[in-house]
Amino acid sequence: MLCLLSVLAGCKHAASPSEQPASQPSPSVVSSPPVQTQATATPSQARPSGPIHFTDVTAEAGIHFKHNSGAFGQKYLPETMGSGVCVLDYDNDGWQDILFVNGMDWPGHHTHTSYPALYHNEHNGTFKDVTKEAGLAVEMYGMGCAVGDYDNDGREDIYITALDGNHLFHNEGNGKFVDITRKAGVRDGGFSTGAIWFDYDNDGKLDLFVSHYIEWSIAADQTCALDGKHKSYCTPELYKGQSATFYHNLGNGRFEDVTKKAGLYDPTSKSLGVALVDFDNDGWLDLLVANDTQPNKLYRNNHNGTFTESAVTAGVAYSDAGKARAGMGVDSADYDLSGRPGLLIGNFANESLALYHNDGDGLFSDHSVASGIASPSATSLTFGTFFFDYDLDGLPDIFAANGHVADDISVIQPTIHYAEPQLLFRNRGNGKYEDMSHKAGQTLEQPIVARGAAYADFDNDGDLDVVVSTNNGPAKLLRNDNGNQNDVLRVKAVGTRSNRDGIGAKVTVTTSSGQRLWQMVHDGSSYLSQSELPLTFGLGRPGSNPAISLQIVWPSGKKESFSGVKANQAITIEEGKGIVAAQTISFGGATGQTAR
Ligand SMILES: [Ca+2]
Ligand SMILES: [Ca+2]
Ligand SMILES: [Ca+2]
Ligand SMILES: [Ca+2]
Repeated sequence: MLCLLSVLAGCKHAASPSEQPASQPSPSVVSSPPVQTQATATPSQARPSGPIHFTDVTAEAGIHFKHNSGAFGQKYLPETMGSGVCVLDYDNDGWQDILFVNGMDWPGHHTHTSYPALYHNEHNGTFKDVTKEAGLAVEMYGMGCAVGDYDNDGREDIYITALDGNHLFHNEGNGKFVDITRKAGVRDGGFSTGAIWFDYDNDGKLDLFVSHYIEWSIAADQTCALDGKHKSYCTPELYKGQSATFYHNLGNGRFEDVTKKAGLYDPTSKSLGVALVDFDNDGWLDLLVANDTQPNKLYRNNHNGTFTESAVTAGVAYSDAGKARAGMGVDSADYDLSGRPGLLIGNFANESLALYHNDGDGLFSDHSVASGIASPSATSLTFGTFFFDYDLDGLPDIFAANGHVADDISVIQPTIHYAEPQLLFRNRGNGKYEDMSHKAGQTLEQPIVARGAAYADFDNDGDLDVVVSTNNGPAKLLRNDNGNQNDVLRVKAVGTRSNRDGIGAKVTVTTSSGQRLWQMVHDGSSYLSQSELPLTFGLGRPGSNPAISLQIVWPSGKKESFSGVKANQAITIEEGKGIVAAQTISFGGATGQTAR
């Protein structure tokens, strides 16, 4: 299997010259000595012990965001779908900040204003609401978000999807954002859902894919009743689908709608989640789009500005029974260290989470049952979901945020509940998962109506924490406690020829035992949400990796290798310049941090 990873790392360069953009130089391998850790004081290296658990620290962190669905009894469909949460470091201080998307009151029923919320990480376990000074106090019926530095100026920009008009906020660099939607030409419209920034043509500029759900308006709202008497939220089957929109970044602050030109126009889709995957390892990014009650889509990048829909042949369009499931959130990772990225899709109640193993040759097989995640997730309606290595053993684990769409579902299905516990699966290796949902902190067992979910190391102590948004309710910040008993390497990629966020860059870590772990820098994923961009590599037992080899393959095709990298650092790799920053990770958490 290790040879496959070599193929992965080298595959980009196996492509014929005609498949590379004309402006690209031939790739080269650069070896740089690792820079010494820059920390000026000795951080706390006392390692925690005890069982790993998640602790609800929302209140002590100062996060008071509450989602407003605008619901007032009419049961308009969009009310039950929002909203997402995105992690970003908007001020480049090395601490991950949080953006919550919000809805608003419906026209004619306006009782209070509600905005998205931007929370600045204060470096001490607390966050500060900076929405107003950031210029983000804009009322909209928001759904999801996508963060990307579309103009490569070194500052993360924010795209928020909403009903009837999305917003692009340019990061001005002084903690302020400016709404440049119309100038950029990315307002879109309709029922936008999951969005994602990625460079489909490898020209170094991030392009923008925006999923759409259904044709819906207040005037066209259908009436459904689960109990035959009272109005309930309808299923999307009663509405026509709506095509995604795809924008090519022209590089002058403007975007061109290339949906049809790229072969992505599809009004039959009812899309929610979208994830990046290079499933055929050719160095060109493909897209997985989860559809609700319609077949999922897997768009294979043809290297010429077009995509070919491949989900049916790949085996991910339908369930094994041939049924289109209700796909919500999505993610991709090499969860079984096969060298190839697998897929994860959150589905409706009684449909289970879907885990697809990448068999190679463009084919996937459903390993939900064999992996052990199908049964524990059977009754869950999963929205946000992702792979993350919460115990730092090098194996991607799974988190799922659940909650039903119908607040009255228990009336007709007593075993199904509106508010549901969250799910945590620990990767045991060999493609098997253990259900840890009842062993990793009471907060995971508390039923909530979850929607968005994302991870980040908010306290810079080396382990991945979680943020969850709920429908018409409060957000939750879940701190990972004791997850950092193993060694870790965190990697931030900064592109120069490639897009500055390094989205699409593949980083392979070779441990002292010869094990190869790889991840791709990616945004989007989960449900209407986005996790942090830096990659976290779990390295297992403390001291087991005195010197790590690391290789990065950039979207530009450039390949760089490093050896002798020390564990327990957060490093920044700049394309063509090597490791430009390194900081020792303090296992004591925020209080042990030193200034950069
Ligand atoms: Ca920050
Ligand atoms: Ca920017
Ligand atoms: Ca591009
Ligand atoms: Ca942490």
